[in-house]
Amino acid sequence: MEEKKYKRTLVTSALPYANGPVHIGHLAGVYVPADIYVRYLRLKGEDVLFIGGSDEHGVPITIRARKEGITPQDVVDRYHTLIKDSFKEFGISFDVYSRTSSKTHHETASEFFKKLYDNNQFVEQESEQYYDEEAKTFLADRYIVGECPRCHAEGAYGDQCEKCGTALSPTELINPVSKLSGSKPVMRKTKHWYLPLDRHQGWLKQWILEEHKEWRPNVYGQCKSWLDMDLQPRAVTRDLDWGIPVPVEGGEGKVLYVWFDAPIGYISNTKEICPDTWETWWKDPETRMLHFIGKDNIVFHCIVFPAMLKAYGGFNLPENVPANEFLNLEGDKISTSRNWAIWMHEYLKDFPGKQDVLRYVLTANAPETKDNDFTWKDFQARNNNELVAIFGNFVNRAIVLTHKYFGGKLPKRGNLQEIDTTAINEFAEVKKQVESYLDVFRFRDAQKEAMNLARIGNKYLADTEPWKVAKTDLDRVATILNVSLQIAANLAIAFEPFLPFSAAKLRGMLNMTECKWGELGSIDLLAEGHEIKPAELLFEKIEDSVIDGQLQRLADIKKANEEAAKAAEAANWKPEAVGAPVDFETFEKLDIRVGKILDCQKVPKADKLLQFKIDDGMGGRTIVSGIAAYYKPEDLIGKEVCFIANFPARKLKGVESQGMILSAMDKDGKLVVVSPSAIVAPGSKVC
Ligand code: B3M
Ligand code: ZN
Repeated sequence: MEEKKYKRTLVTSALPYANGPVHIGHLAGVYVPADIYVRYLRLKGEDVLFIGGSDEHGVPITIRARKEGITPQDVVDRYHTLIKDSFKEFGISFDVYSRTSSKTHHETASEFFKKLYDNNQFVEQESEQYYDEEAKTFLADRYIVGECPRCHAEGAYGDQCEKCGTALSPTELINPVSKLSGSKPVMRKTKHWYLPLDRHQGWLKQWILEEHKEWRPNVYGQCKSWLDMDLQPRAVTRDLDWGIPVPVEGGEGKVLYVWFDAPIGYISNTKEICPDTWETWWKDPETRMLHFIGKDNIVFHCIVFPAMLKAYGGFNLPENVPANEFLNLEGDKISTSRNWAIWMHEYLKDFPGKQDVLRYVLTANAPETKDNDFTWKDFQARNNNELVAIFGNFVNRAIVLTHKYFGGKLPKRGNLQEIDTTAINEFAEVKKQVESYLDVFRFRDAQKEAMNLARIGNKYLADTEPWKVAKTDLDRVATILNVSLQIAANLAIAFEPFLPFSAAKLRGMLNMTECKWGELGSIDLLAEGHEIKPAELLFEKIEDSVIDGQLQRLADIKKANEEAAKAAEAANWKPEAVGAPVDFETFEKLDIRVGKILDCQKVPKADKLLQFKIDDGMGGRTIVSGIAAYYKPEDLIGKEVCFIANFPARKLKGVESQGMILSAMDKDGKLVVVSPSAIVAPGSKVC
């Protein structure tokens, strides 16, 4: 296919929910790759607009607000600011970072809905949904809990059981209860508007499956499996009081579904930054649109949003949707609710000034084709063995030696030897390689190629050994350092998209004013006599103790999670069913008494048994009981317990037991002796 020409690129990145901070999974999956790409285009002098913002609607935000006793607006105000600041600190270079609670967005989304409504692009449908009669409101799926029909755990949500992971619909729950009032919800009729995706299936199939075979296999594959099934109409409104009110008759008490309004946020945010030219970015066929997202958002960006744009008319569709898979943390799925994450704002506190290290590691491990794992050991190794030992070491030696031998002025390049031309030819290749990967959104390979530039430089210095040559031939040293500094200047350009802070620092040291992608590969970036600044540390070694601290933090979280899971399980535990009925006479036959433990010892050669001497008020007796696993003998001495006094005597491991001590068994099978709640005289009857 002939490559399309375009004049400008609109890059959008998924709008994170403002109901919690952002973590490394967000960074690796969406924001770092989008930022690398945008910086690359800018360096090439292309016209590009980078759109970000917070997604501030949806049920999870209302749940969080309710839990904390604050308003949803309070929740989003808090996290929008935190998220925005974290992105800024990591150098994610949005042209605009706005929010979906803004006035512009409410107006834009509302108008969008209205136009689709007016043009008969929706179907109206009544359905039965759960309603809370006490709270007088329809219930979102997450607000209904009950018993899971699959694994029978309590507390399953109306959309999913967290215990067994099954996706549910609220009507499948056994004994559903409203989380709002605790009452039993009733079914009530409600009306909603649906986007009839079935009407769009034909052109979507042609557009994606035929015309965009170049999309990443994970993206194309997901779209294909959707398009191979029959697409169904999707509700775009909800019965909820947090969101954008449905602006048509009959819409009272309803809001736009969060996934309807959120992608329109890209348009609203463009309007905010370019109030006069936003349409050029969205409607001009010479604009290319790209959506950077995570894999869980593919359907919305490749099928639902394009259908919305088409239904409205006049909008461009995305040219590509480079979605990433997921990043795991130390082998486990990142999870906000289990606090299994590295939060960006915490990383910034723990590793001040080391934003680029994280950017580097996340790109080196980017989950582009499959889920990938972040480990702290790998983080340390990549920092110490690559950034410090190769990149930093090379730059530092080149700059320090230039100061040492030439007073910080770029020395003259004399006759080139073979070793010089080899290095020069090698690094001239790097530009083409990096570009070939960046152009198809393969960021980890692109960064690897850029890193090759540092490897070439490092090896060049190691092979030419200017510190030795200096004893005999300063002209030769001049040439070597000239070539080395040119390589360093190339590094400052090549790494601008990937490691913007370090690249800027390096440009500062090299006193470079220009930074253009087109010059990458040149041997003449710095002129002879050009003055450079003193060397500063670009990267520093990360010690084991620091990594151990991070690993300990994760171990603590894991332990806390396990304990919480145990407690939740205990809370869910149900006692055994009650046994068959007995009449009073049968009960009365049991002679249960209180006795005081006078002595207690292990029974030799029997792991489970303890042997008790009991004051039974009747001259004393010996009882053997199988509770050795749960008590130390000395802890029981002096305790009062209940025992069956008229049990026939029997021998256990050679000791005669005259009765049976009563214990309660908890859900794990653990035994706890039953004692009276106050001291009573030994021999008292239990009745
Ligand atoms: N807020 C989901 C997410 O953060 C959603 C993305 C919206 S993009 C328009 O994964
Ligand atoms: Zn379940």
